[in-house]
Amino acid sequence: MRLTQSMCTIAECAPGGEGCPPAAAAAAARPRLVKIAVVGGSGVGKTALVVRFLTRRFIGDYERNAGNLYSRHIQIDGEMLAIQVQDTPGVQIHEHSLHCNEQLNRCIRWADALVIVFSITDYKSYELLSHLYHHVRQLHPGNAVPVVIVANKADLLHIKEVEPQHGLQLANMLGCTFYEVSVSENYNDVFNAFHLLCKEVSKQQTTSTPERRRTSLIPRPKSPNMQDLKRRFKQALSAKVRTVTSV
Ligand SMILES: Nc1nc2c(ncn2[C@@H]2O[C@H](COP(=O)(O)OP(=O)(O)O)[C@@H](O)[C@H]2O)c(=O)[nH]1
Ligand SMILES: [Mg+2]
Repeated sequence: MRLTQSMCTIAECAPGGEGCPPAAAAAAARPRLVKIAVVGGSGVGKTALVVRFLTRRFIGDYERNAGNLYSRHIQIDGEMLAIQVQDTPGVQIHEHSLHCNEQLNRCIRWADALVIVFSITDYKSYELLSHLYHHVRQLHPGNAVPVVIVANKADLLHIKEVEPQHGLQLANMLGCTFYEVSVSENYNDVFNAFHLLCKEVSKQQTTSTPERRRTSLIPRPKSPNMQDLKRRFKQALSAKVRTVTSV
């Protein structure tokens, strides 16, 4: 499958793989897991966004309503993270209310963070935003799950149906960070959106689970290392010899 092939060429280094310095490989032994779901209307570029983030590539033609789960190890701010990204089928509004099937609801509950995508060329996808946002909040009650809003297809300004600043205003109202991107033309903005979510989730994980934080701060006992034992034994021996000769 074309997509799978291009996923193998991802620029980020795999844990312990070639190109990873030994220290980074060691730090990657048990990378923190960050689960991100990408939701939005149909045809807004969700799959393109996920593929762009993971492979840096824009292919242009994607399987419809795939709903695949992708995972990669990516180094962000010096920390190796295991990122899982769940692509989802497009949602629609039926009789003024959002229609989400149970599978999508499961994805939303599963996620540590969400990307809500709309296309500036599709007003209906913009209308979905606040419905989706409130739906996400309902499925994560009492939990400030980080959400970013992404306005895609910024390269198609000549056929826009939504002013990008309207997206920004709505995002501000909802308290979300807003990114205007063109998945087809720019990788950095796409990366920045995911990067922010990873940082937010990382922050939440370290502040919300003191038990986990405590255990991660306590160094794990190292397994006996023969070289080290030999060195310490020699040191102890020579110290003894010194003590004896100085008497
Ligand atoms: N011009 C342009 N086309 C895009 C962009 N992002 C996605 N597309 C196209 O929009 C169509 C739908 O994208 P897709 O990722 O399948 O949308 P999904 O249904 O939300 O997953 C595809 O033909 C993509 O090539 C973009 O930034 N600019
Ligand atoms: Mg898709």
